[in-house]
Amino acid sequence: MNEDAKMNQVDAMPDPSRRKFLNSAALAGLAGAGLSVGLSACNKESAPAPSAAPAAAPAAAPKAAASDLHLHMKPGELDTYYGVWSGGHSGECRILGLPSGREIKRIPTFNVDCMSGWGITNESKKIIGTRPDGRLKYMTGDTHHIHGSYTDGTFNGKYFWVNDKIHGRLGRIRGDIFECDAITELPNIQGFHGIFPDKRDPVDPAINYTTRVFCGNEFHIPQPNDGRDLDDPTKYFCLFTCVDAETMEVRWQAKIDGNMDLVATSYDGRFAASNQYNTEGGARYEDMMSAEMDACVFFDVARVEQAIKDGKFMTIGSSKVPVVDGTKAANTDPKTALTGYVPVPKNPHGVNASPDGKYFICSGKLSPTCTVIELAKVADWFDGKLDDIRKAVVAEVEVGLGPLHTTFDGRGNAFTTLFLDSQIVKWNVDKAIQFFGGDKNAQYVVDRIDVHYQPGHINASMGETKEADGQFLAVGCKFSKDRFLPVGPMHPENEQLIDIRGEKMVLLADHPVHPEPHDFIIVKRDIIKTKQVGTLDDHPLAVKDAKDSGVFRDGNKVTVKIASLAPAYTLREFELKVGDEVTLILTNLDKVEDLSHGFAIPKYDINFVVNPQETKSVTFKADKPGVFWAYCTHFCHALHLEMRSRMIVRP
Ligand code: CUK
Ligand code: CUA
Ligand code: CA
Repeated sequence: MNEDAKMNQVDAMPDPSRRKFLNSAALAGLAGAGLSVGLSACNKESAPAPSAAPAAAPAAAPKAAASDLHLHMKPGELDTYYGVWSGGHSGECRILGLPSGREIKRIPTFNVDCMSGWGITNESKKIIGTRPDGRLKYMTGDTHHIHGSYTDGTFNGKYFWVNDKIHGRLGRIRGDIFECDAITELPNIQGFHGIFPDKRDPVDPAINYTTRVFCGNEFHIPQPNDGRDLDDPTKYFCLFTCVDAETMEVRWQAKIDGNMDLVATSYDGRFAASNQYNTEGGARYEDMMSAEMDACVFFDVARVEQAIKDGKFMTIGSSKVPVVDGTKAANTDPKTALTGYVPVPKNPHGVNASPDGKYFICSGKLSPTCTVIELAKVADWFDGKLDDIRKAVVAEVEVGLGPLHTTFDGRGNAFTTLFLDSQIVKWNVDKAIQFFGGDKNAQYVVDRIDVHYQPGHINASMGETKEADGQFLAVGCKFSKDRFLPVGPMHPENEQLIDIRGEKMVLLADHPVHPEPHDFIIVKRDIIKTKQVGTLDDHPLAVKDAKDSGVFRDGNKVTVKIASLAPAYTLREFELKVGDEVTLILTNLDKVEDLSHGFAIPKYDINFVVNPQETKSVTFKADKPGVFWAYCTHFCHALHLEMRSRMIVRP
């Protein structure tokens, strides 16, 4: 590290030599012994002395005023923000109340959940997708990134989208009921990673809300992946995908060079971008880290869509989705280019849009730098006014080891997680630009704080919007180690909350979370408008009147219609015959908020919940004779235990 850079270490950092770009040799070392070498190194050797991070040490915590953020809700008191969380390879999403950190709801999405009946009811199976035999197409999912729909540059609370990395699916959560209402499988994708909704229509600027969701694709595969070109990685490629926000249909895809990671969109609607690692196109581990520079690839969305209108696209395999050519070789003339590749060091991880709309920031991951890309200059390149797209980089400054993700306080400061250093660094974007521009007195690093341990995603309150309010941030720490009571080999993750109102960050709280969320957003509560009681008319199968209940037989096809009205089901018993194909429809006719009923059938492996004024159905084969007491699983009434129905299956 040079003297200038050292000036920007707020607290002296040990072993400054490690802050150079990690080269391939160093990486091979990390790889050879497992990344744990790097991890243990950051906890032991390079952990700053306690004095280096006074804000993190309780004994040395600054005066209480610095941390008087109202954190502990009194009984009955409501949080002021919704935290909308991914659940990682649990396949679900979650809602937290913030700043208390209390988990309020789990939203089954790509997983199966026997509390709600997600993956068990016909309605949820239809959303997840089934095989010809009626079984679920997929039982697993891996959610990483969750983002909300926008109006005028801020969240509107209508939808949230989340990716499934395993099977290449995009899920949508309705903001009024916090349930998944649609899942789309992207064609010809493996390792679907980053997503981001657009914020304004690129073609019709009057449409100042989200109409598209952009999806980055991490793993390159032979296209189509049907057994051809297995041994020729030069034929492998990735696709960037645009999904319609309302219909959830795939609008288009773009073939690109390299692998994609996270996605960001510009506030003016013109650009979507994805940070890239493995621009080398390596199919083997070592090959993916050989180049010093990767890229952030920009898409001029209106141009892509014009190219499709003009018929300049291909299709891949059995997919009908138009695919434009976004490779470098096909986009050499900026004035007609669909894509532009801004060089960024090295295997960057994360791209985040600053709330002023001016910059995208990429974190270096294997480079200790953050790269600031000025969008106006990217636009200049696409308009033929900038000769070299790399000149859109207005700052590239050292921040610490293993920078991954960045958030903002709306006051010009960025907060970047340092995975290897187990820290968050707060840095001023304007000062970084001045420093990079030659003003070596520009002190861009404002503060550092230790976190526990190895942070990935970070997000401040309203941090992904124009209304970033700089109150607090959450940081997803991948390792919790000693922060919670030990529970055997599987530790929870540690989501930490940090007060960012002052110059110095103050660590507020640790929260154990079920493994393993990646990303989350923090939304002011008045943006979210939920309804607590359903509408019968929204459910085509609804049993609208208790008198409509009964067993309706058509040969061996049997429909059982039941309603629940606390504390009883309308059918106290019903009869089936072995061999019947049964569809059981249950409507909850209760209108009282919070009065949900469950329905479990022993030995038939069925359990689901119906909320007030909702209808769910299940289909099963009556293959076991006997008496089966279907019962209410959800405590609803003093007579909850009595709330059951005798299902009789005659041989
Ligand atoms: S990735 Cu997980 S820490 Cu999938 Cu967003 Cu960076
Ligand atoms: Cu109905 Cu418990
Ligand atoms: Ca972990």
